[in-house]
Amino acid sequence: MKFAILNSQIIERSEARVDVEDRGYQFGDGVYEVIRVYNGRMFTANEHLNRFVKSSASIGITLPYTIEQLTQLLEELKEKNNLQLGTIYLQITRGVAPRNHPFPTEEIVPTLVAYTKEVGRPVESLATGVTTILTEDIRWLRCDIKSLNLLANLLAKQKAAEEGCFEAIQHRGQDVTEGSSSNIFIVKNGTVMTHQSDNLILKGITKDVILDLCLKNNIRVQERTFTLDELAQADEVFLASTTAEVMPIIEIDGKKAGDGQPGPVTRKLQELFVQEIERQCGNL
Ligand code: DCS
Repeated sequence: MKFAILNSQIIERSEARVDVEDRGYQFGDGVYEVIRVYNGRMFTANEHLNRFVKSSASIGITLPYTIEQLTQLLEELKEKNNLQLGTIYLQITRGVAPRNHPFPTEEIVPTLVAYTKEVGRPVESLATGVTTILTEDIRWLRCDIKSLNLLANLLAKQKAAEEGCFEAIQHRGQDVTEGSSSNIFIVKNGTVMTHQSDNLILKGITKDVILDLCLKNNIRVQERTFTLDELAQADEVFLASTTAEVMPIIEIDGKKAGDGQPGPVTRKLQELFVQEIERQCGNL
């Protein structure tokens, strides 16, 4: 039997029901997180929960839980579901109210939902790399909020899927922003580059771990916007996310990315990333 969190209760997952007038269901009025679990332990849990609080605050949802309470609830859920290798999905919406665009004036309780999923590491893709397409970034201007409104991301990802590709690399005009569900990195002459964490991208937790690993290991790194030309001229390209980790990109729109194989800096970062997982969660 699997369990889920609904508000502050852990209940049978099949019993977890949300009202049709939940604002998350009707407006996407909420935010979420995806947290990785390795060896039964959460990876970068604090970073995810801090971002969760920040995303919530940025849309005016005050979390009725402290980070400690959330951690405790998620730990309990993970134990009850005996999750060893997988993800925890966590979301909060503004709550249930008669459908009307403005925020309800009466006090409503935000709806908190969490559940777990068993997900293996994408070991094969991590070894061989993945293919991608390019697509115009048609999202709003607050991509730093991990909002439930993922329609533009879904359209981009669907386009990639229809081409048999793993990810869609989004760009605003000439500037590369991020993937539909990942951050994008290039390597040129040994320097790692990725879009600065501003309103146009999600400040990825995996991205921040990678930046930190670069600094600690004397790998040159620049957080700055790079262009489609720089992407095409890059020595190496990779993407990063909670579920995809440090994923080599070997093809973009049917053309080779770099020399069409996972590059040495990408490989090094994969190695360092695994060491970081093992430091936090034990040997893989
Ligand atoms: N950019 C976007 C648009 C994302 O949706 C994600 C993660 C990232 C970047 C990478 O962020 P993290 O490193 O913090 O994961 N998307 C999550 C998702 O929806 N599924 O898995 C990860």
